[in-house]
Amino acid sequence: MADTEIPDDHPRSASLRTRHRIEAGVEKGITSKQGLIAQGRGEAFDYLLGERTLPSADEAERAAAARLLLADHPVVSVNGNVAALVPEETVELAEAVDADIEVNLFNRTDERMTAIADHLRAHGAEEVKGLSGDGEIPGLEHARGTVDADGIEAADVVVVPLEDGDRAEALGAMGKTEIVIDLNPASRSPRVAEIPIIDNVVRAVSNVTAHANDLADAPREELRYVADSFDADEALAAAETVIRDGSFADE
Ligand code: PTJ
Repeated sequence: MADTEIPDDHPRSASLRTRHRIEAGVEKGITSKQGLIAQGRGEAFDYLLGERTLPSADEAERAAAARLLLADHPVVSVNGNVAALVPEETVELAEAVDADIEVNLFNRTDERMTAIADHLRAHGAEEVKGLSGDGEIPGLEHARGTVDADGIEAADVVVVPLEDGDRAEALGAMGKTEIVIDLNPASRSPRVAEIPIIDNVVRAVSNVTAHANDLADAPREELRYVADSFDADEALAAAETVIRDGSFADE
């Protein structure tokens, strides 16, 4: 069944469309096979969260927008799942907050790096970093430690969707502000982030952009207030409570 053949009134249409995008990503050499497993894990958490943006996630998305607008050199990191699911939305976010886009992969191969960069360019990206790989995140054994010297290595704020905990911790140790998007509030990466967004990347990226557009003319003091008044522990606890209490079933 192609994306367009899924009827809108199908009760699981959004979830099925997302699955098809990941499947197409694997076929195009963009998404890794492990990306299919990661998607399944994400889906389970999304189901438990009620497949909606929680008010606490919306607050995190607004705080993320403010932090990105305040940044000197923000970078949005892209892996194979993000490229398959939200290529256009990623480009729109980067434009809204004047960020670089950098491909950074756990399962890094030259073929996948090039395929993802081409895919992002086909969706409007002018410059895609990550291919030169002339910088590093100290202390990481795997390929995610390879970054661009004038990209993630030089960034002050990094958006890291569907991250693994190792890199999240290593980026934190480099003094970078991290905005992590992950559906699992117990995962190590959102737990070490200054701004954890517990939401599906499919909803989160465009919502951060919407908040950034809304805050575009706000004075810096207001942006600082929005970013600083966000409470990461409270947001993580709010998501965990929804999952544990099953309160989504009532709504
Ligand atoms: O493209 P690569 O080579 O960089 O590989 C990317 C994956 C995602 C395969 C790799 O980083 C990986 O194996 O990740 P993990 O350890 O499976 O972690 C993925 C996390 O993302 C899990 O906590 C999932 O719950 C979460 N997740 C999965 N799908 C989504 C998601 N979070 C937000 N939105 C999603 N759509």
